Amino acid sequence: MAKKRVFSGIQPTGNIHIGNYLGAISRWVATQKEYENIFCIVDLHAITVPQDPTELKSKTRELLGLLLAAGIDPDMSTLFVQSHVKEHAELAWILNCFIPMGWMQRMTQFKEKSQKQKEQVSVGLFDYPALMASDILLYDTDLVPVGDDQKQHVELTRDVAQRFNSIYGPTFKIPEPLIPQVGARIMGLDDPTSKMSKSEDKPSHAVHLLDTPDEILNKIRRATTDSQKEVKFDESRPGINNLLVIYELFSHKSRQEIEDHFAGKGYAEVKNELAELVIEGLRPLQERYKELTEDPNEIDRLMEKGAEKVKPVAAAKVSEVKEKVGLARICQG
Ligand code: ATP
Ligand code: LTN
Repeated sequence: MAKKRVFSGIQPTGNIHIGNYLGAISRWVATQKEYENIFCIVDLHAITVPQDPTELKSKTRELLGLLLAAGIDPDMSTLFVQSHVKEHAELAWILNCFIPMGWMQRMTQFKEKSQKQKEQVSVGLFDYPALMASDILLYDTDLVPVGDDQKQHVELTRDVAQRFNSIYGPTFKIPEPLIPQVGARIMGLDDPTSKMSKSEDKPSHAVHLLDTPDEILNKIRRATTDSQKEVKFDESRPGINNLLVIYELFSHKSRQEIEDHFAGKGYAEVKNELAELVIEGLRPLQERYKELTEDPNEIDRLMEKGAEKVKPVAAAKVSEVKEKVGLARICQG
């Protein structure tokens, strides 16, 4: 039986944190053999908010290096940069014309992000889900592994695909979101009631994948908890719960084992042990990253190879869509 096709994306902005790692990247790596994977560095999504051009370029290369260092194998999975395949923008425009305004106005991520930016908000940020739908639908994707925050965007993708198919006949495969049961939403260390986010730049908000052991220890020690003592998984105590979820994911132990291990111990011990676990958990990735980035040309070669692999698939889908909606082709000869 043919393997199911997976597509997922990650923005080359800010510093990649353990929320991205536990909620997305480590899972992409874990299921690499099971599926046919396409992973995309979504730089066109990144420019929906202001970016420094030099920084965006270097973050794109850094992210590719981090994904490889985390264990994405370019022989098993396709890894490419969104703007290198022009069909992403092209299909997004066409899909725009099939998405009612009302669907877009319901998107909670836009509501949250636009509140932070006020009058500087771009049309691109509003239209972000159409570009995401294009990413997914170009490749006849079966499954879209994402964190909890992206579920609504995958639902919109399904809706627009169904709408298009009902007008023009079967064209797009209807994708399913793949949302992890644990770790879909790692919370900020400084504020465990809001999700850990790349665009939050407070120093103690997140552990980043390239943080030094000292930085990791300090950030985790400073994490916000409550004034209670008992170490238990309990969603009504978001601070300690978040730390225990991170512990669970890095240690691969059961919740019972973890609670038994910390019985009679306090939050300080949880923090110290967790910091040690995260430092050791990230060490191999950090070492591989250092080796990989010794030759910057290698990253460029892999970027090009990935784009060349997916271009024919994307081009075939866009040409089918153009034909169906009646965009005339120039007939040669
Ligand atoms: P921002 O908050 O700036 O929008 P982000 O941290 O959400 O950025 P993305 O590039 O949008 O990062 O997301 C990459 C992947 O990481 C997505 O699959 C997303 O669902 C997942 N992800 C992001 N934040 C978390 C989190 N706090 N916990 C678990 N998964 C997360
Ligand atoms: N919007 C996603 C990133 C993203 C994506 C995608 C994820 C862009 N295109 C396609 C899955 C499939 C985010 O912010 N995490």
